[in-house]
Amino acid sequence: MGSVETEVSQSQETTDGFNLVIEALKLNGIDTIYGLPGIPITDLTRKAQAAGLRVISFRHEQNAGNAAAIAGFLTQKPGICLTVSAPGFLNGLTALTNATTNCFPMILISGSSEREIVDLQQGDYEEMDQLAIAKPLCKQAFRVLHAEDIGVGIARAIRAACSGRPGGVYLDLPAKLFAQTVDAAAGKRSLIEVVDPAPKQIPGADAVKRAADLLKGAKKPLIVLGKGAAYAQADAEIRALIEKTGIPYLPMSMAKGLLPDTHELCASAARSFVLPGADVVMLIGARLNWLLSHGKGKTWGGKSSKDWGGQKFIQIDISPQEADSNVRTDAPLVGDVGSCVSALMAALGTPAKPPAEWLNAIAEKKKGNIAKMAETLAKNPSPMNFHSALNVVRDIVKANPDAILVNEGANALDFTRSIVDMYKPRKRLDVGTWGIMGIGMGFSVAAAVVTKQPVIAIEGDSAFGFSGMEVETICRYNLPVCVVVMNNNGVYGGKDVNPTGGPDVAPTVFVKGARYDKLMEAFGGVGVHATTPDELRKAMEEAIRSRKPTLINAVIDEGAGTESGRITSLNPTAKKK
Ligand code: ADP
Ligand code: TZD
Ligand code: MG
Repeated sequence: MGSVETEVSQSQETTDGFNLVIEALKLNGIDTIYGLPGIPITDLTRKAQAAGLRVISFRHEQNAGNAAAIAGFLTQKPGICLTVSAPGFLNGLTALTNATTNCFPMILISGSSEREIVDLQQGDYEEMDQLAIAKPLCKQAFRVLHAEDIGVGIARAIRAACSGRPGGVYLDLPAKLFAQTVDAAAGKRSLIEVVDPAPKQIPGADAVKRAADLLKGAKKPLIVLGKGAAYAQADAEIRALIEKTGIPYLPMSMAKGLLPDTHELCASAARSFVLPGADVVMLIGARLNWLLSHGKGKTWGGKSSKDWGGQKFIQIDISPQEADSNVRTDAPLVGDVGSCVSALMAALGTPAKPPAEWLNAIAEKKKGNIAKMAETLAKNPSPMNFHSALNVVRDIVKANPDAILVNEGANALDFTRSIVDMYKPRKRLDVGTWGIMGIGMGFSVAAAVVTKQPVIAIEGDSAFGFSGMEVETICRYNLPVCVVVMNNNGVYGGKDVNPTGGPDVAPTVFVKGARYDKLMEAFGGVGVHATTPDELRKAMEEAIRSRKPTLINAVIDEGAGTESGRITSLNPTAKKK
């Protein structure tokens, strides 16, 4: 601290750790903080608001963290989550780890207790070695001990979050740091405006040629678009690639809408035909993880559950380590999506369309499946099932293509993904790589704050419970969020019974006939109880029109769902008679 005192004596004006953190964030274009106040960061939230940052306070740090993460996905700037020490930090950590898993840029900033006491484990208030705990769970973790290092700390955190494969970064700010004073001019000079935080990564010419040659030789090519493609904001390049080559594509969940789901080359309605049928598959910002059955097994036409289906893979990814993660990658193309797709287009010249046989077979499959779905959607059973309710949501989203759709649950997730078409990029936000419950209200708040567009959150009743208290946050900031709780009385449904006949209900079952709409009314929002598609439609239309915080309790047949939705096969206890 000696040098700090010398600097202070050099001029009258001083600044402190609080101000330097705020100024460093502002200098780097950060305009919003998602957090929850308390020792030692309460004044940081106040001063940030006073300095013109938008501070969105939540009821639980995990929801603030999820908000920050999805803000990062939507804007390519790291979303900032601010928490108190130990328990607040841990509450935010799940969101930070989830962000890292999903490749979303985010920075969790947590205050921490006094280093000397923590390191000697002398029992400080909210004592915890947060840096050590965060390290294995995020992309990178830093601690700043001196106010004059805040500029470097924030700069390093931003670069780590955004560059290469984006991810979550932890920044540990001990309580003592905030009150440290330094000479104002020296403090200002110590701040860093990060130049080019996510540098373009240009693929090598040989890698481009290898990929182009493989694609040109394909008889049954397929493109798989993942959320990395959506994140990259290379929408025009991707569209041009698909339309110029005429290659059918399959969007992963959060890549839906990169091109409209109604596009003639969209193969979503023929998924189980194109995956085993394709000979060359080009992954663009999508990993061959469990969501794609690891690129092998029966899904891909393999003879047994672990057999390779014979496809050749081209993989466009910013991470050089991603290729060969599950099956061999014949043509890895390492770089950012925009640069890779542009380079590939140049190398392809004027490509011939894929063989008509392949395209016609896909079109035929699509036609059949779409007709079958239309039949199911036209039914009007009582009580509502997922299909009759989601038929309404499908129309509302079609009429409001700029609205953001947030989605979580099991059946409530799977049915929404397959029934509700998306028309524009980055409009569908969901449970992502982990299939995590609890993102709903955090994502909804940030989506509304960042885009100013209406948000429609389609929530399983169980899923909603993980972040449901944030309806107060939605009301407090008067956000245009319409939550639809698909209420089937429990996890996957409400029909399980306690086999012992005892008074406890089965582990998957909730209070029957719960009125989630009342929860929204408690905070001044609009609550609607909807038992028919007509009631649901009217309520959703009104919510979009009024932009008032709304929660619709959509009563769904408690027997309409299936165990684990569409991933029953992953459930080791699901082998019921
Ligand atoms: P999905 O779940 O939609 O299949 P994943 O999360 O599995 O998508 O894959 C996203 C991939 O995108 C990651 O491997 C990540 O490295 C990659 N990625 C993220 N941003 C970019 C980018 N700008 N350019 C290229 N690849 C990217
Ligand atoms: N906890 C967390 C954090 N993530 C999870 N994915 C789960 C638990 C397990 N889980 C699922 O995978 S889906 C789900 C849970 C608890 C809820 C399903 O019930 P729901 O949806 O009401 O949200 P449906 O429509 O009834 O199927
Ligand atoms: Mg449910």
